[in-house]
Amino acid sequence: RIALRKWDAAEKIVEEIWFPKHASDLDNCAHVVVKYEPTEDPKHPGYGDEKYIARRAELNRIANSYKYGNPIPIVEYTEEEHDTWRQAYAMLKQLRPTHTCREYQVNIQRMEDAGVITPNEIPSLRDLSAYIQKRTGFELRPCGGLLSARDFLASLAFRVFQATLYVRHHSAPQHCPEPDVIHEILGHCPMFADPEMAQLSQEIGLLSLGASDSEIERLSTLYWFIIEFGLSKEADGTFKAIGAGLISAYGELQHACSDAPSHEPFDPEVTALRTYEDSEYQPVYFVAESIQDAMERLRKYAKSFKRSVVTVYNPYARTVEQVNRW
Ligand code: TIH
Ligand code: FE2
Repeated sequence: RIALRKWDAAEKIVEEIWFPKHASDLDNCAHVVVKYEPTEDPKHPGYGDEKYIARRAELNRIANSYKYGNPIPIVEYTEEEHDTWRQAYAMLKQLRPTHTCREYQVNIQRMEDAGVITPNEIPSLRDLSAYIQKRTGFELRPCGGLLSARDFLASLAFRVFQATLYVRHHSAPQHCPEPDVIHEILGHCPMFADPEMAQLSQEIGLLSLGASDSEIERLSTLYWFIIEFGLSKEADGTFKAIGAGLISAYGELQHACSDAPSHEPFDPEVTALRTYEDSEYQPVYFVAESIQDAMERLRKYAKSFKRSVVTVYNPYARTVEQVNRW
């Protein structure tokens, strides 16, 4: 009933923008964008591998048939897929103490102790989702590939994280040019079990609801540089990864924390306007004082957004409500 408005360059209202009002509306927020697919991109490790391409399509079909309220499907992964997991897990485990932030280390250890993350086979997203839900209320929902920024960010407003099911190509356990289930599990899941990371992610999501295209662009850039590729600086001056896209990629994790790339402080005014690389290492990494500090900076920055409403989450009804319309 209460509509959000889309503004043109002259700030004239031109169109209403639909956005989800209840967690079940996320069934309409699963639009896949085709970018770094093995069917399209010769640099993709699975390029030309027909069997791999067919397997991904199969898993994406399962994900795309998911509806709100369904149990998360239990996927029977193949021996080769489990082997890719084993390799990625073992490589990343070596870097955990030296290259990842405290929040990550604490949460992945707890998840291993609880048996929801194991070294030898791909963990169950259903069990992981139940675990994270108990800690922060975040839950997983399967999706069939890389989503549009608007849809992906909208789900975060409801503490829902849309996760892919397919596995990176067996020839490249150390890096995947797009999200895959190893990235979701080893990169994101332990971070969503952290209350501050859960809050930061949800606030980005709430800001995205009904936002203009240029605001979506800026929010997804911020999401990218903090939640996917963010670093924090420890008291001893070393960099540690906060970002899930670093934590799940053996090569880039070492690169990002080394002196090779440039490091700049995370400052939404500056960071939101940068361009980023999808399939290569990032040209620059942004360093936050802490997750809390990143959140405070984001809140300050968001005050400049031209929004006709403020969106607030009601966790009891799982709805988003609008207040302070002007
Ligand atoms: N490059 C990451 C990995 O190898 O795990 C996956 C991605 C995260 C974000 C974009 S691509
Ligand atoms: Fe991701």
